[in-house]
Amino acid sequence: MYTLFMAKGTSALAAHILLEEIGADYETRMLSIPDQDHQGPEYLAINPRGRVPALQTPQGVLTENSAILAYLAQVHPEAGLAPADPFAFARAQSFCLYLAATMHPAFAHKLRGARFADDPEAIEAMKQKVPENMAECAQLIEDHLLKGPWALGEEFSYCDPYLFLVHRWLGANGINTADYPKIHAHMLAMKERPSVKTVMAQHGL
Ligand SMILES: N[C@@H](CCC(=O)N[C@@H](CS)C(=O)NCC(=O)O)C(=O)O
Repeated sequence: MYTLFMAKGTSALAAHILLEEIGADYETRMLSIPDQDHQGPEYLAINPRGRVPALQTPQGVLTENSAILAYLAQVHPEAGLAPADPFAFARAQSFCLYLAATMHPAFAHKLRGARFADDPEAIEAMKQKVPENMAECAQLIEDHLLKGPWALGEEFSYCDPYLFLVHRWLGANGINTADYPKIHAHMLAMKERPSVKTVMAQHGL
């Protein structure tokens, strides 16, 4: 049994979708970021970083989307969502870590600029730059990372729920996914999956 700590519409959606895809035995705890649940002592005891997602597993707590997704896929090999070959797995990790370490922080400059600078003008300047940076990341994904129709090619994998977040990050910055045909087709295909329909309904999205 897993417990996923998440907040509505956040990057925790990826782990939530993957749990559904696997058919795992899990429960969720919905935190409210506006109410600062993620900064309260109860949650900080689970994830001292005060971020979602966090996954309580039988072996302990895991944080960081990339780690959670890879763990779930590897612990449930019957779902066939992680490449067994080390090089192919490293490629999959490369995909997820680009989203985690480059694109997500670039997106965070929109609402979390105060974490990167104190000067209000600098914060505003970073905010203004977010759509340009998101478009640049999307182009790289379109041209080099997304094999199509799924992230790694013909087979759906643990990377796809993470890539689904990109559609939301682009939309939040007024970027039309239709400008990126492979990303757009991926979004449409994801929206047809029962796992995504179930999770989006639970998040009220
Ligand atoms: N590197 C972390 C980032 C997690 C993260 O920043 N999550 C956001 C939601 S998308 C969050 O918890 N935000 C609350 C905050 O920044 O205070 C991961 O990939 O899991």
